[in-house]
Formats: sequence, structure tokens, C-alpha cells
Amino acid sequence: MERMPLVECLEVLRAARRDQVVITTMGTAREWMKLGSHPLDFIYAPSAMGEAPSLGLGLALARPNRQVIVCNGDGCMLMNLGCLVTITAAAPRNYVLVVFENSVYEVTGGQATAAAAAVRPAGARVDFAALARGAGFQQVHQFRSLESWQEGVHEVLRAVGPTFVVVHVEPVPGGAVPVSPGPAPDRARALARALEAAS
Ligand SMILES: Cc1ncc(C[n+]2csc(CCOP(=O)(O)OP(=O)(O)O)c2C)c(N)n1
Repeated sequence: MERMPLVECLEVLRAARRDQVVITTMGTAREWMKLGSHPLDFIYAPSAMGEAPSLGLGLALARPNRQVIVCNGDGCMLMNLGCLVTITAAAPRNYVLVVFENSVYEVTGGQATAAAAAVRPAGARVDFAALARGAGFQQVHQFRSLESWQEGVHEVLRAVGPTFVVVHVEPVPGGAVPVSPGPAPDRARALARALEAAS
């Protein structure tokens, strides 16, 4: 299966990003931090696994005029699949959930997830896009190549949400646990201030 390099995939999102809140987790948090900071970034690290989509949902509901983009790991997504149903029940138009599907728990050593094709019986494939559709998402997109992601990211960000996106990425060899850029309560307060200033 064709997969994108994670960093290049994030660079595409970074180039398309305007004034959205961007929440990142796990491998995406580690690499997003290296690309530079933005006042409306919330680096959700470490290690509340599975909760970033719900954190983003709360923000999107509290700030309906500001788009919220959540960058989630596939392992984190598996841990909190139920949030998909909560998101579509609340149906925030300003909400985009991007799952970076690398088939492994990268930051804890690259163990295969239970959804990884490599560990599943033939024919028993897990399809995150289908899971999202089944949970009620109507905007569902999937990307396997940088060209298609570069082209498609604008439509993804323009669409009326809630929007679900799967981007298939290569694991980063030796991808370490992200180091938090500071205490989460301080960073949450800084984000709240940045949101006040921007509105
Ligand atoms: C409840 C819980 N179980 C296990 C962990 C340990 N843990 C932290 S990150 C992580 C893997 C995250 O994998 P994924 O979401 O696929 O992101 P990636 O590392 O591939 O970027 C695990 C297992 C945790 N933080 N919380």
C-alpha cells in the first residue's frame, strides 16, 4: 500500500493551515513541533491516548466560528472509537479529524496495532474511512499520496464538517515519544488567550 512520509504530509497541512486551531498527538505532535509554532497550536503530548478528538470537539463546540483540526494517531483512534459517534451527534461544522494511519504504535516502539493488515487474517481488513461513515460522518476523505493530499487538503478544509480524513503514512523509524513543550495547563491557558485575541 502506498504511504506518505509523515513529515511531508504534515508540511502539506501546515502550508494549507490559516487560523485554525490545530491539535496534534503522538508522532504528529513530535514532528509538528519541529516545523515551528503557531499560537493556535495545541501540542497534546504526552500521553492522554485517545482523547484528542474529544478535546477538539469541545473546542469546536465552544468556538463555532473557528475551525478545529485534530491530528490523531491510528492507535489513539482505536482506543476511543466511540468518540466518532459523539462527534456526529454534535455535528460541528467546524471540525476536522485527521487520522495518521501508520498501522503501528510508533511512539512506544512500533508495535503493530490490531488493525494492521500484517497481523490480521486475510480478508478481515479494518477500514477507518468505513468506520467513520458507519458512525455517521458524511464528509470522509482518504489519501495515500502526497500529490493527492496536496490537491485534496483545500477541499477538506473548505468542506462543511464534521469531516473525517485518513492519511496513510509511513512509520518514522525509531520515532520517539514527543517531549511536551510545557505543562499542559499553562499551554491550555495560552491557547485560551490566543483564541480571545484572535476573535
Ligand atoms: C490508556 C493508554 N494505554 C497505553 C498508553 C501508551 N501509549 C502512549 S502513546 C501510544 C501509541 C500511540 O499510537 P498511535 O496513536 O498510533 O500514534 P503513533 O505513535 O503511531 O504516532 C501508547 C500505546 C497510553 N498513553 N495510554
